[in-house]
Amino acid sequence: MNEKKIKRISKFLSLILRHNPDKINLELDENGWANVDELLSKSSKGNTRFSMETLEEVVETNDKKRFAFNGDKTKIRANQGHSIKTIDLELEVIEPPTFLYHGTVGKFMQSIRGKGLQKMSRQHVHLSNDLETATKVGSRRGHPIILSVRSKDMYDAGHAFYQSENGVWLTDEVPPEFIDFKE
Ligand code: HQG
Repeated sequence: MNEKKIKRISKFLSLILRHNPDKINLELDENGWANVDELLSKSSKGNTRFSMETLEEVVETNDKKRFAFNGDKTKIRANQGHSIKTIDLELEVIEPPTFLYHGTVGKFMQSIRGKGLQKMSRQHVHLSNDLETATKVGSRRGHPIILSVRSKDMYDAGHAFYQSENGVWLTDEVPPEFIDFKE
């Protein structure tokens, strides 16, 4: 399948499965799952037609493993990144490594120094365990600034951490005292 088409469908799925299922009148259950047959038929009515085979290819080849099927592939959901507040991904609390990283840009720094990292429009603050990923995330918005978060100290102080299916670290907020601001 043509790479451009795969990318277009992946963007469409991110929109529908994380933010706006209403756009094609799709229903997500409380854990974020959509019925695959319904997704295929409603997408095609909404002008984005693709087959089950293509959907499988999108899920398998996605660079960040953004989507997952259930066991018998009758349901699909996004692994993380939702803005719909009521979706519960049933993530388990786990102990994070000593440091996690967050890539951002200069224009947010004043606010981050004051309030720490906030989830903004998403359900969680997103953190990565490697600098390369954090650099990529920050670069989406301009010249990246990488913040080191003392995640193990946060965890010891009672903050919950979760890891999504695709390895992204999630937490509710990072207070500024746990961020190493490199001057
Ligand atoms: C910033 C993509 C002001 C924060 C990526 C970020 C990631 C603040 C922006 C995933 C702030 C929110 C998540 C504060 C945080 N004041 N700005 N107090 N606290 N910010 O997109 O982490 O392709 O919601 O630094 O690759 O950039 O969608 O979060 O710049 O994995 O799968 O507010 O999204 O993955 O932006 O990215 P986002 P993010 P996908």
